[in-house]
Amino acid sequence: MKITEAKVIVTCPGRNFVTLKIMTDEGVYGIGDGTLNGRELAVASYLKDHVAPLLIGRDPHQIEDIWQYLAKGVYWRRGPVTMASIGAVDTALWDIKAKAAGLPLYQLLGGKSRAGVMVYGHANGRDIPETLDAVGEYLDKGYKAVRAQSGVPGLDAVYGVARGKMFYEPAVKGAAPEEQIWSTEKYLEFAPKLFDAVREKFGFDFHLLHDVHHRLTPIEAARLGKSLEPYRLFWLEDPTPAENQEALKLIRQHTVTPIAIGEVFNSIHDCREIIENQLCDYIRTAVVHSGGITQLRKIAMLAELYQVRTGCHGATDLSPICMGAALHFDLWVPNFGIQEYMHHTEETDAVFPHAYSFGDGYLYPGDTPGHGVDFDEKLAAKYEYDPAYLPVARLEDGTMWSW
Ligand code: EZ4
Ligand code: CO
Repeated sequence: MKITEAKVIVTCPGRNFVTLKIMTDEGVYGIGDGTLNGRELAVASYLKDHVAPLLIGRDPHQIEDIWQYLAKGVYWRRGPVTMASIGAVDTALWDIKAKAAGLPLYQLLGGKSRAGVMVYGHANGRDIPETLDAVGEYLDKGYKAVRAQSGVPGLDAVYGVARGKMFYEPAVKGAAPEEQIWSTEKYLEFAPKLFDAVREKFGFDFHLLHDVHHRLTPIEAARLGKSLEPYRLFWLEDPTPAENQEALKLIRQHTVTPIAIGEVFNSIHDCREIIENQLCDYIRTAVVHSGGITQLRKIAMLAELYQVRTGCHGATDLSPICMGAALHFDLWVPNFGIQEYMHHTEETDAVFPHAYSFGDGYLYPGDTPGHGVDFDEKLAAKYEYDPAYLPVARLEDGTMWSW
């Protein structure tokens, strides 16, 4: 089999997505997600200008060699743009291999290790009563795990809280990022009250998660983890910006609240020391941003040695293709923890028809050969790229902060 064409399509059915479609001389094609929120066109150019021409004529079955060629052969390694591009190629090649074999992708990875993939939903509200209502809605739908985020008194906008009734979408349309004000003091004062209210109302018979989104210093994160211990979180996510990996040691010295980290990581080298030193309990790298299934499974196998489990990033800025591929990975990976799941809009789902389905708190990838997600090119062509950016955060005195 030979690759005959590699097309890069940027489409905006509600939000921007980068899709790679690899065609072969045998008519089998594969699709991969290369979306990098707010940097979509950089990945599209990397793919179109620097990767697609190198794929033509290669055997799509040589997934490992193509991965090594793009990731190790290249002098400028790693980084989110490079790795999201490689992620798109790798996902499309796994899709081709599985379709050619007539098997769902999880079979090629080693088969099912579980019946379904436990997912967590995003419950958010502008205040505690609204967030409690949202948690209740997820539990009613059968979710076994819920992430709770709430607006903080005195702050206009907070990470994780939607405006209006829309599903949470962090990117805001416009030519420049929106600026938001952050106060650690207000947040730390408020957060334990939220989780006290959630456990008080709904009890302990479901998993409860929370995302700090890189806002705290190490000692503040330690204080938060300790103050949330009575509410027994499944995980506390991204308590500090992960560039400083030593910070996690300090957090560990003070709290047994489990830590999840890694949605912005793009290489096994970003994960290695954290895993080897057992500084996290869940590793969050996603198929797209970690260079595809080929590297993600290496990360997972390293993690398995240390009883660190997976908890793949699954926000709506990762396309349904990434979600489909992730679900095959999750169904197989022995040290699976949980999968993040936010519904895409109907507009998005129409462009990416998919075999995966939800039932009683679990997602199932389906048994369609490949990763089970397709791409409607004609429909996609109707939605032109529309610039949108993640917000930025400043402290109340104007100091730039981590968003
Ligand atoms: O802000 O995916 O856990 N989920 C998250 C996401 C991220 C976005 C960034 O593009 O932190 O909502
Ligand atoms: Co997160």
